[in-house]
Amino acid sequence: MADGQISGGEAAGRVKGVCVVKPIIYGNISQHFGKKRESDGHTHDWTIYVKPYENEDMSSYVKKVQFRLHESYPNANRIVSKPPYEVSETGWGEFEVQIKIHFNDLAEKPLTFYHVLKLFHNAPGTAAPVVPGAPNAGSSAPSPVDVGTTTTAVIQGRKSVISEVYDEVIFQDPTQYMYTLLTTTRKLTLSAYKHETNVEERRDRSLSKIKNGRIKVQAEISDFKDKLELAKETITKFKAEIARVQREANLGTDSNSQSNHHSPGLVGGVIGSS
Ligand code: SLL
Repeated sequence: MADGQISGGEAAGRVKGVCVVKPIIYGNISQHFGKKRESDGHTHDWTIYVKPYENEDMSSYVKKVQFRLHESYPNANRIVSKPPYEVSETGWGEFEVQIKIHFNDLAEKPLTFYHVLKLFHNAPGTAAPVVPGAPNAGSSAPSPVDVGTTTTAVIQGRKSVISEVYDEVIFQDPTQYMYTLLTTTRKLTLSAYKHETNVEERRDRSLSKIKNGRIKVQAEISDFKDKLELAKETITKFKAEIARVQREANLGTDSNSQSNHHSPGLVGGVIGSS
């Protein structure tokens, strides 16, 4: 999460030098109705959420999560005071949702960030293919196909769009009270805790893209350096050539006449001559 959003301004009771990191996943899932609803023109149902990446009950340190929806929604400011921290709605359009996490220790400033609610696939014709059961064929589990931060999955027989990101909430020098809350979380569920997005795989893919990009850029830099060297050599050669021609011209002039000696101006630049 961006630096400084949670800042240790208050002097009282802070645990200096301690940094607690809470990984989270936030985003939305949406599904098309299959048709436009006559009564209100809505086409999708969706759920926006903030959830822990680890299997832990965030309510030990989270007081509430505020989701500010588009103003076209009644009571656009939705407050969720216990897990799951999510809002489900129906609609027809995408918009930016402001998400604000309030903490149980009021000395910790609320954390604000944004998520663009995604209903549609990236662009017509570029939508991610749905690969039924690719990693776990034969099971009824969702089988996501990641494209950047958007995943296409089949859930309960319906094609879903999932747009979610991994992020980390960083508590630098938390208050003693907050530190206790942060380090005494209970498990959210006793059963397996799993996400739609394979975060490790996405991280590895991003890293390899960055590495490949670096290699490409380094090759281009080296290519440009070679070209620059060549250009420098050419300039040196031309300069030597110009000097040689000038020397020869001067020699020739000296032997014939002195008329050019007083005009060092532009080559061929005779201005206002009559
Ligand atoms: C857009 N800028 O034009 C966005 C706005 C608004 C979405 C999207 C439901 C509204 C209702 C709804 O989907 N609002 O129930 O009246 O795409």
